[in-house]
Amino acid sequence: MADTSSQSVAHDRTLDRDCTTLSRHVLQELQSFSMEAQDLSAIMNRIALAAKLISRRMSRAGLVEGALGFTGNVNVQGESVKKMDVYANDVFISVFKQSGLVCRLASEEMEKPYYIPENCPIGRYTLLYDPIDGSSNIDVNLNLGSIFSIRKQEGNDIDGEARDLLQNGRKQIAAGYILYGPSTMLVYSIGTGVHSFVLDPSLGEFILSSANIQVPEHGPVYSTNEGNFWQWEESIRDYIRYVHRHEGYTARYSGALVGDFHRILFQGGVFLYPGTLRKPEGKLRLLYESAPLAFLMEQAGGAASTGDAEILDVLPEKLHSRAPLIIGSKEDVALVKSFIQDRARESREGLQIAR
Ligand code: AHM
Ligand code: MG
Repeated sequence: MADTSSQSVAHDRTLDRDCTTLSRHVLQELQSFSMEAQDLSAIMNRIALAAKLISRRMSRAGLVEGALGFTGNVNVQGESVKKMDVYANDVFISVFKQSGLVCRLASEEMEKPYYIPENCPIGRYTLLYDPIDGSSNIDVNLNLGSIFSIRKQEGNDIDGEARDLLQNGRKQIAAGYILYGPSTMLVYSIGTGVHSFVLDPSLGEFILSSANIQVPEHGPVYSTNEGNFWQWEESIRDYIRYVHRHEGYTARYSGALVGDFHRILFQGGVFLYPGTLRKPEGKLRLLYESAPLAFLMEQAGGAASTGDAEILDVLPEKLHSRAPLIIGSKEDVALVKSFIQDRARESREGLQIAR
């Protein structure tokens, strides 16, 4: 006779898992049905909708007219804009219209924050986002991402300059990313650990796949664009020489920060985008790339630094400020920092440290 009790336990587990959707998870994490918990749950639900829309377009991009290639415009960062960048940027705006949740959105693709006036009287949240991270991967069908961060509006923002956003990363109340890979995943934190969800296309829902993710203390991966070696400061070159000369390291670099970060979050290691000769502040933008990922990494027990300061302590001077980024397992970030500190000490004291 069939063992119906063990069958029903397995059945319950599957059902339980399938029912842990993103919006339910937010409420569970906050252990409350307060207004703020309901708002955050609704915001995450809208972000999930944006993720589904972007993922749907990407999955057929090679077949759809006008999905791939450049628009011919250059954005505020001086980078050529791709059609998918514009599409994804607009999707995030659209999903928040008439939501009463988000008053302002600020993104890599827009010089100034975008206001949704009908939301502003009640929606006191701001969404900061990079609609498509790793744009160079679009036309070759490789992994891409979106990054988001949520902050509360402080003050009245009377002149529409959103100056209250120029505060450090500890002001974030939630952050996360979407990874468009073999499956579409959403990883988020509201300050209660880091949790990942997989989009189940048959349900059209993000279902919890890993709760309370912890990054290993140390990992084998170092992830950086070594083509910039000639442009780096000597301390970063010292670190790279070190990993070249020691067993147990492996290089992985996809050209999309979200993908590289995701690997390190699960397997350990370090991602670096240091300052270069051409870009002394590095390439990555603080408010909607580095700070949200630093928020996640700290929640997962890892670290994020510019080399001199913790990313979450850095004050952006403007909306699109950049900062060098060293992020990942605690031990690996500390190792990179030790090379930076050694060189700083050397130049302070006029020393020559033997390497
Ligand atoms: P993007 O948001 O315009 O795509 O730029 C960010 C991307 C990151 O995903 C990635 O780590 C980095 O830029 C790659 O830059 P590079 O080509 O200089 O290595
Ligand atoms: Mg980006």
